Amino acid sequence: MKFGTKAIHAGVHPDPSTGAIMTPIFQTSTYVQRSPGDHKGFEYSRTHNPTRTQLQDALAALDNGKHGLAFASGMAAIDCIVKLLQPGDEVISTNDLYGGSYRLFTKVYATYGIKFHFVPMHDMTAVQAAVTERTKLIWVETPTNPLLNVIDIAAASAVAKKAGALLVVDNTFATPYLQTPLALGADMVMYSLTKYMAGHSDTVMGAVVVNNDELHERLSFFQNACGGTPGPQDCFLVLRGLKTLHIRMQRHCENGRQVAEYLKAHPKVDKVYWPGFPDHPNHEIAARQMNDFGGMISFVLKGDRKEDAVATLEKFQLFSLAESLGGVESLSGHPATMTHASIPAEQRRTAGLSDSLIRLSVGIEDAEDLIEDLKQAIG
Ligand code: P1T
Repeated sequence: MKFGTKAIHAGVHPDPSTGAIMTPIFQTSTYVQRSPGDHKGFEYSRTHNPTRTQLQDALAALDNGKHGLAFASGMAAIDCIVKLLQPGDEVISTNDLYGGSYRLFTKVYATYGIKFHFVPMHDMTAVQAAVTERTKLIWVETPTNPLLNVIDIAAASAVAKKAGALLVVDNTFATPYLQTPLALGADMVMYSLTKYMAGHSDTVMGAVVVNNDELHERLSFFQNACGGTPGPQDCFLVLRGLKTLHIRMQRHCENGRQVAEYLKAHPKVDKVYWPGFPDHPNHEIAARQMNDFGGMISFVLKGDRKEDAVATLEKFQLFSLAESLGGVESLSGHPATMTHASIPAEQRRTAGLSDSLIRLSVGIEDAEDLIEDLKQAIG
């Protein structure tokens, strides 16, 4: 089955009791048993819920994976993955990543004795150099948030396999429409479903997709034991969003290209970060491992002054200033004070994240209107 057909049909089936074509919202915490242990596969909704089951199956199908697991947020999904580790284990992560992931790693799990190395992962020799006999997990986010670096998943998989470590890819920016990391050697694909997957800025959720049965068993044990599971209404919203993922992503990519090209030609813009440009440092990898280049773009104005960035952000009319990304509507953000404020300034600078960087999530409005908004805001 091709992607668009899977987005609409995979994992879901008409409700057997009524014929309802859309997955019902099973708003129930518990299920009646005929006799202790004699039930229909559902006992308690933290453990299993039919709406969540259909979503998990749909997610697995889109990534050509075997098992999907849904969580109450992207952070809960990451938290579940890190619980696979033991004190003394080491993780190699990219140094340019979502601030919340960095915060969970350094402020929570580092205190439990897990050691994190943050390296510029677009340079695979830096990843190899950080490997020790205690490396258990390699954490890739690609394209990265917010600098749109692209990391070679197949090369990272080779390093992970040699090290005997698991490879995770945070696929939030790309979605399975643009890349399927399991096919490139990743062990786990992780999502903030809040973004493109749900697509309408109306719910917060996360997911993990895996092929390996044992890994699935361990993760679903934590999913149930720790309880970071989503409610059925949120699962329904993500299922509904997934049905248009392919056409939304197509338009995000088309609009992304037009916005990136407009910014690149603008006399007041110094740097535009978008992997679709042939002169992007990782363009060749992006062209190889992605089907298109996405709708996330970051840029810096000439002069590199934070106050100019703030003034531009205040002037946007269509690119609403807000956290998050991947919804149908365009958003703008200031990573240094918003999504990445939890990364110390010194470390942001080392990763190349300027205090004057503006991040855009290009929505699916008409591109002409988006460009008009950029024109009036940048001047
Ligand atoms: O917000 P939540 O659903 O918990 O997902 C966390 C997360 C994980 N990974 C990536 C790459 C992300 O971008 C996020 C969340 N990011 C934002 C809220 C943001 O504006 O960048």
